[in-house]
Amino acid sequence: MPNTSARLKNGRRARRRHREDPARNELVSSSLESAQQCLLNQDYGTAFVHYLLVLNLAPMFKDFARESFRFTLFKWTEELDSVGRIQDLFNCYEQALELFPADEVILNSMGEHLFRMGFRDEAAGHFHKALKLRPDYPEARENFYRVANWLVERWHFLMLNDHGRNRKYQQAIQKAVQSGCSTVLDIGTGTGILGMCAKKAGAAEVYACELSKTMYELACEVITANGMDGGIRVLHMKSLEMEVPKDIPHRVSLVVTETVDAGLFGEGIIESLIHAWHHLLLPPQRGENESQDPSATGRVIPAGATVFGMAVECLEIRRHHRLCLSDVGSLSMAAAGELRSPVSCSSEPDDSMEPYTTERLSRLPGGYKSLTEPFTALNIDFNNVQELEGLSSREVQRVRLPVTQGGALDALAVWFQLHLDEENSLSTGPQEDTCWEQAIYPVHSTKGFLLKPNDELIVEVSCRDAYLRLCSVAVLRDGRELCLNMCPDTTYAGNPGSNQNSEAELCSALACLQTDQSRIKDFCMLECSEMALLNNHDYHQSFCRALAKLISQLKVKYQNQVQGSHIRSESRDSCDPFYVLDVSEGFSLLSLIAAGQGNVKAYSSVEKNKQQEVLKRLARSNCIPEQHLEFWLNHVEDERGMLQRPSREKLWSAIILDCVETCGLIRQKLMEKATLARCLLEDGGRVFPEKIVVQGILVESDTLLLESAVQGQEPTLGFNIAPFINQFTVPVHVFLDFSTLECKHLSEFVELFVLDLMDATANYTDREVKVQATSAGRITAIPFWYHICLDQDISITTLSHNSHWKQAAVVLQEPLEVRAGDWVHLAVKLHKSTISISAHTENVPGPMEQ
Ligand code: 44T
Repeated sequence: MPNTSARLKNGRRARRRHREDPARNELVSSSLESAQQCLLNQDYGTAFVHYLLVLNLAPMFKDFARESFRFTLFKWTEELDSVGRIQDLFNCYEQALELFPADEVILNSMGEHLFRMGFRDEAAGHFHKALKLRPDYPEARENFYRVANWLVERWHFLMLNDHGRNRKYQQAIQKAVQSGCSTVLDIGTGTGILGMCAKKAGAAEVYACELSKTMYELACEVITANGMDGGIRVLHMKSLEMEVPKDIPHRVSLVVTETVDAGLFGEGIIESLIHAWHHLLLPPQRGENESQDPSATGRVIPAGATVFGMAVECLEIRRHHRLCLSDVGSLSMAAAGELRSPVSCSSEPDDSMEPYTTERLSRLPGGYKSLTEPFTALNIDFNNVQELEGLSSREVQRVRLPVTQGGALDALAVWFQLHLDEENSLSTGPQEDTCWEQAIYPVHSTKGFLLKPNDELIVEVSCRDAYLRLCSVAVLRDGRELCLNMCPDTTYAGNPGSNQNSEAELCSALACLQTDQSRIKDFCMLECSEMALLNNHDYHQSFCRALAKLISQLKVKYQNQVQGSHIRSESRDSCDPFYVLDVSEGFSLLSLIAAGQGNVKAYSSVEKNKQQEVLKRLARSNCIPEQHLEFWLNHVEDERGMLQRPSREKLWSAIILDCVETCGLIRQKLMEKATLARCLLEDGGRVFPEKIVVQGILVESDTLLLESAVQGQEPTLGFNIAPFINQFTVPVHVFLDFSTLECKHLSEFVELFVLDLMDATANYTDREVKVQATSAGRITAIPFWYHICLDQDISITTLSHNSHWKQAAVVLQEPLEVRAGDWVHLAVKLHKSTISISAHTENVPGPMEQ
């Protein structure tokens, strides 16, 4: 592809010469003509090259040709995408952006490609730029809101709003600097706050590094706005790549960092500090009693940490990590084999597994029960490099924990105390009033284990791959050691309330006969939300009923048709199956449930081999003929894909759409998919669900505000940070647990919007909803969720306690004061699949104003 872009840019003289150059003019006009002709012939690649040539040679055509150029670019890159020429695709975008650097449509579209390729940070940067160029550009807005959470994670707001944490860090830094630590490095500076504390405390030299591009740019902006750009040098790099004197002129006397996650080590603090001690810090203080010049020695804030653990029973954790039901919908799950969530700290090395997940225990729906007292799992001194280095070779430590309350062992919960210095420490414990979550190590044996009060739980603590690992290995009961990793035969206590099924027992007994090796490999992994979905009996039962109803209606219809019209050529053969398509994302049993209706051929969208095997196994064990289940994605390549029409004129009897994402938002492109699905239905066929009702409530919630933006007019520790980071505020909060949200309800539940998937004419894009306030307060947010109506009688709500869905909430730009009885007008808008809501009170004068 020609790269003529850099040549002869601008320059009046040069341009005049162009206009006067007849050969050049000739080339431009013939290329323009060729471009237009190629466009007509749908030869987008050649059209694109011609346009590049024209616009580079004759930039004055840019306005005239912009639309066609964009169109060509999009068409050509679509083609490149479909044949996997990704590098070429991005080259085209880069060339396009050289010509039109401020074109929000091109920026947004490139962002979409980047996003799909997994370059989220870069994608988000493009959406952000597009939105800055045109703040009312809805496509970029929608994309930006969807990715802003990755770009600037929401915990930045929480941490900046956590005044206790800010003050403690500031005090510790101030003390260290004033005691003589004059050169400081802030590792993982985020918004630059700790580096600015050091500078303000009087440090002579301050350096800061940040690996995220967005956060680095933000830190630079913040530091400049606070007049410290001359005093703090910010580097866009990972601390592990830093060298003296290349990146910083000499070793520093203080490293400050808060690169810790809920499990303490997940952000790589051990590795970063080992590297810092070897390459970036002055040597540590030697003996305790020797007083040395602090400017000649190195130290770290935080000085160390203590990690605590505790065993818990928690239904909410359980249903996200283990299959808890023996029957799902109409299917027996006994033959499913082992299903695992991707969270496990077992001894097998497996990159696809995370050792822990994170939750705020105090906010888990249904709460939790402590089964043991908290115990100290680990103590670590960040100022001792030998100790840091020895961590991964430390012997596995076995801890015996007396069980204090009986209950099902669902997980070990972990938190820590961060010792900033001798005086200041932060705790991330579940009882603390902090923004921190706890690390959750779910038990990974397939079934639960009921602990009894006199038991002792044996936990192994180790440190591998720079992660802390906690594993419940055994229970001491009546002098016997019951191994938790072994087959749960006689030791199985079941999930309270679930009835055991002898077939399931037989299956697990059989599984135990296999060798250890095969047992390790022979499991199927499901995402936590897929596991929770599988555990949602009501969801599957509702689909089962709705599908059965539809199939029996269709059967009656065809019987009548056959009786009424005798052998009409296009009429349905009584042994023709009904075709059902399940386009659910991820693992779904719905195709199997459909195939179980008899005379149904179901098409599943399940893509992963292991998951397909589970479905096939379940088909066999539930007496569903295997040929009644197809995996249509397996056939797309060989052109026998989903849209292959079955033999007669008949189309799909039912198409199942997956409408709501786990995070609580409507899936992107849902309405487009529904339109397509409707066209593919046979007469009398249905799209499931037929409609979605969005329901919401007015609330006053400070918690939601704290997670959405830096609050208040006061500067953060005296620094001006809020206006910069608040650019990344998004109006919709996702992954919310409405049932445990600390908030005051200011209205009843109200219907906000209806999306009709069966009847396009019934849809609208704007709606005005009137809601009466039931109490006085400040409306800060409107949480919302969905009633997914499969048909007129059967519906599922995403608010139910056993749902795998979380809720979302619109956070209002400005809180709205209301009195009890006031009418609030909500303007609810749906653009693509994004809901936005604005609220105002009715203009009725209050009693004082009358
Ligand atoms: N999350 C806490 C983690 N970095 C906190 O790019 C608590 C989560 C949390 N930069 C809910 C509540 C909470 N060199 O910007 C990040 C990251 C950067 C580095 C340069 C390195 N070696 C690193 C390592 C990380 O440091 C920043 C902070 S890290 C995590 C902080 C409120 N959910």
